[in-house]
Parts: sequence; structure tokens; C-alpha cells
Amino acid sequence: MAAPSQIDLAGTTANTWGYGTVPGSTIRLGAGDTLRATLKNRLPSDTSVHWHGLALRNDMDGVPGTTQDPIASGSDFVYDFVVGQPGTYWFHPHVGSQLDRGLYGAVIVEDPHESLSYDDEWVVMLDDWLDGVTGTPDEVLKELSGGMGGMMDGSSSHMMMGARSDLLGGDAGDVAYPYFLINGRPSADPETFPSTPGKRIRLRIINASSDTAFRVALGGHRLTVTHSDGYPVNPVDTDAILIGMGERYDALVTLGDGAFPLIASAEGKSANALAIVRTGVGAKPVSAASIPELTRTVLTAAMLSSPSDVSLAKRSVDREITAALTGSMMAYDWGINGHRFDPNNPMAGALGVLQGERVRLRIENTTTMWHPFHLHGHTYQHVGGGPRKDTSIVLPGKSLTVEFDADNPGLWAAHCHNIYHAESGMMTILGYLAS
Ligand SMILES: [Cu+2]
Repeated sequence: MAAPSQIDLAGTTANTWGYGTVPGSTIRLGAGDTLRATLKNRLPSDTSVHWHGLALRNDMDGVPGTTQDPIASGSDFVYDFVVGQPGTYWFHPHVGSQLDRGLYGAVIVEDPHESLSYDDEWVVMLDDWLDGVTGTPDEVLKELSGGMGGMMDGSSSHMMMGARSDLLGGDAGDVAYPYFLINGRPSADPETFPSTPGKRIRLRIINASSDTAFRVALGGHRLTVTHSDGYPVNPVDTDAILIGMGERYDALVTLGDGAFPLIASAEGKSANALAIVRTGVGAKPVSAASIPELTRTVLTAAMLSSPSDVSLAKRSVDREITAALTGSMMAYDWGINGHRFDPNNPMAGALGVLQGERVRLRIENTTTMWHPFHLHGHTYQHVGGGPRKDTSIVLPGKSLTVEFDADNPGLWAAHCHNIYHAESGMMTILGYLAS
């Protein structure tokens, strides 16, 4: 059920919208199982559920106006589809800026033939939080939509200037957040993951935030990254991981003896989210203060490659298309190929593809800011043997080329996963019909 609810931020209660708890309960099922969920909309607004990363049937994809009618306030909708691919996924609305409230949860699809060995796993959901504290996401969107004018006249309250990150190529984000959360908890009231020394843990890290990339590390440990966006990669050891909005990384870690901070540093925003791993009885308390791992090796998707059985089958490319990310912070006129997405005319500016084609998609960032590009219904591969992904960071002035097989007919949204960019127009449709 989606309904007005509250979140406890270390003693401060904030009004929000949620699926019962923040995050919502994790949905766990096996590959090949049917996911059947009734969404009861008790919000004072239309809503929907998008199942992020799953290559599902198009009419279950949760994009109102494109794949389904909006779920009206007071009504119910049944999502019912077969889940094919194991991995770490998540769900959230695809309506307005609702994602920046408490409406999100994890979907974990177990692999019946799991080849990794580990003792336990921990779903780690990252979020940037302001709802019910400094305002609402609707107010943020309204202010940002006014462009820099709102800033100049001194009336700005949500806009963040000067968030800088070398890893993100400059401007790190647009929005100022009072809290950064791990599994719905601020760093003053962190979640503790209890375990024992020597245990091997699978972290499933999901960035559910709206305007914040995180740098994630576990104090005193190195991480072995095994999956990106649900799909296996050739394992890579690292100290920290950069994760943009909508991305997921799985990592294995063998725990030491003591108490250790899991820190998600809000990239360019000078604040940290905290959770604690505790394996020792008398271990010292830990804080959200920075840890050296955050400034050692930081893994990005460019450092990953796919095992041969995960790579797309070798074949020639049938179609090359370009999605240029366009617009600016100044005018807040984000778009794709110069078009601002129009929900009333979703096919304007759509990217054409035919079923069965191998498609090469060049995502060209012509703007001065990074964007986490997300394609629905498919898991493309970064060219050159890179990782399979559905959400990728594209740095300002750079381009990323990916390939996918058009094997899942329908109208699929392709957009920036900065929810304020997407809502301002950085979204398009990639569509093809069953032939
Ligand atoms: Cu963007």
C-alpha cells in the first residue's frame, strides 16, 4: 500500500509518503517466479510502480501515459509478471517527484544456481532525504523549474550551489538535503548489521536517491565487486564504489573482528550516511567521520568487464542511434536530443528501433553536468566487453556507447535518473512493436 506515513529521523518525525516502512519491505523471489503485487493507492495523488532494472512485460513497467493508466487515488492495481533474471533490483513510482519521498524498496531475485558462496547478505539502500523536513519534492521541483532566477533573487531554499566532484566531472548535484540515509536511518541513529568475524557477506547496494551519487566503503575492509545492476561482472577488488542514482552494485566482504562504519559519502555534498557492521562484543563505537578507504581506489563502471557468458552474443550492429543529453541548470530545460519529454505526447522525439535488431546506443552528454542514464526493459552492455547495466553514469562532455538486443517489444522509457532532471524533460521513449 502506498499511503501518507511518517519517518523517524533520529528523534525528528517527518511526514512523508511510503509503502508502510521506509524503505518498503524487500520483495524476495527466485528467478522464474511470478511477482504478483497489488498496489493500493491511498495517496492523495495518482501513482504507479516501476520495477527498476527488470526486463518485464511492457504493460507491467509502471510508466503512466505510456505503459498503463495512472493508478488513481483510492484505487488498486495488480502487478503480475514473471521475473527472469536473478539480481539486485528495486521498485519506486514513476509519477512526478514521488521517488524523492519514502516510496522505494528492494527487489532481490535469487539465483537457483547461485555460484557465489557467502554466509549472509545485507541489502543497503541509500537515499537523500528532505521530505517533511525542509519541504516536499514538489516544492523542490517547482523551485528548480524556475531555473537560476529563483537563486538570483535570494528566494532559493532547496537549490545547492557548489557541489563539486572530480569523479563526476564537476557539478555533483542540484539539491541540498538535510539527511542522507542508509536503510531509512540517518547517521545519528544508524542501523547495525550484527555478524561474526570471518563471515563472508554479500552486500547489495542500491542508490534510491534522487539527486545524490554516493561513494561507499566499509572501514577496515576491501570489497570485491561481483555484480553491477543485477548482472555478474569479472570480480574486482576495490576500497570504495561510486554509485549513481538507480545503480546497484553487489560486493563480497570477509568481516574482521570489531565494529566498522559502512559509509556512503554524498559525492560533492560534504556529508555522510552511516550504518554499522558489528562482529565484536567489546568493539568501540564508530562514527560517520570519513574513513581512508573513501579516498583510495574508487571503483566506477568503467573498471568492470563482463564474463563471456554474461556478454551479449557476438553479432553485427543493425542500428546506431544517439541520445544526446541536452539542457542546462540555468534554464532547467533538461531534454534528450533537444526535446523536453511531453507526457501528453510521449512519442514526440521517440527513438525508433525494430524488434530483433542489435542496437548500438550512443549516449552523448552535451551538458555541463553528469547524468545517470536509465533504459527500461533491457540490460545493455557497455561496448568493449564492459558490464551489463541498465543505469550508467555519463560524465559532462563525454559519451558512453552501449549495445542491446531489441528483444522485449513495447514502449520503454529512457531517461536521466536524477528525478528532477527527468521530470523537467530529460526523458524519451524507445519503442518497437512485436513483429
Ligand atoms: Cu540528469
